[in-house]
Amino acid sequence: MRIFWSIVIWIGLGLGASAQSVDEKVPPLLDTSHLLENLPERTLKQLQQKPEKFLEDAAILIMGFGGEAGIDLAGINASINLDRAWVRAREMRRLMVADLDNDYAIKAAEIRVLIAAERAGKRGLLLLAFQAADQNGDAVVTQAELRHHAQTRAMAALSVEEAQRARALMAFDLNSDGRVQIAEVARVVEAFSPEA
Ligand SMILES: [Ca+2]
Ligand SMILES: [Ca+2]
Repeated sequence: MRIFWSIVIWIGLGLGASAQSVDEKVPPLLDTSHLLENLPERTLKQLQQKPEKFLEDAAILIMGFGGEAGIDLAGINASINLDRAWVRAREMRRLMVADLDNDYAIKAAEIRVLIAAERAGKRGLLLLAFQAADQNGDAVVTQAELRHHAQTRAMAALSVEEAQRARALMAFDLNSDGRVQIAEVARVVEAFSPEA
């Protein structure tokens, strides 16, 4: 399998190099063994099955948390942390709007008021969220419980495995300058695409 892809990439690059000009900063040949060792299986699949989508997602990440000079590991980590923080804030807000007396704890009587005021379609999920957050089952969600609950939801939304896959983008750093540019991702995507 590994040898097969090495051959595909080398052939693909041979064709690609003659077909179009490439960023001069990107070396003419890929270190395929390094690349294959560092790419999670699912990343390889995405590359092969939806190359355009893969490049789009990478471009969004690179320009959002890096820039034209590329994204580094710190930038990828910032993206992961921001995504998780966003989910945490959303999950905290969902229950905090029931904190009617502003004591940073949500009591059963408070959540009942919010549930009654919510649209019918939201009530069930709100009750489930309250019950999930109330770790010790005393019908009060404390700040510590809320933080724990929000973090659990954030880690479910962007798992450790997904974060590792995002960090694996660093394997696309073809010129080893510590940054991944869109041009580098495009080169790899091109090498892996069936038409290459
Ligand atoms: Ca309260
Ligand atoms: Ca509790």
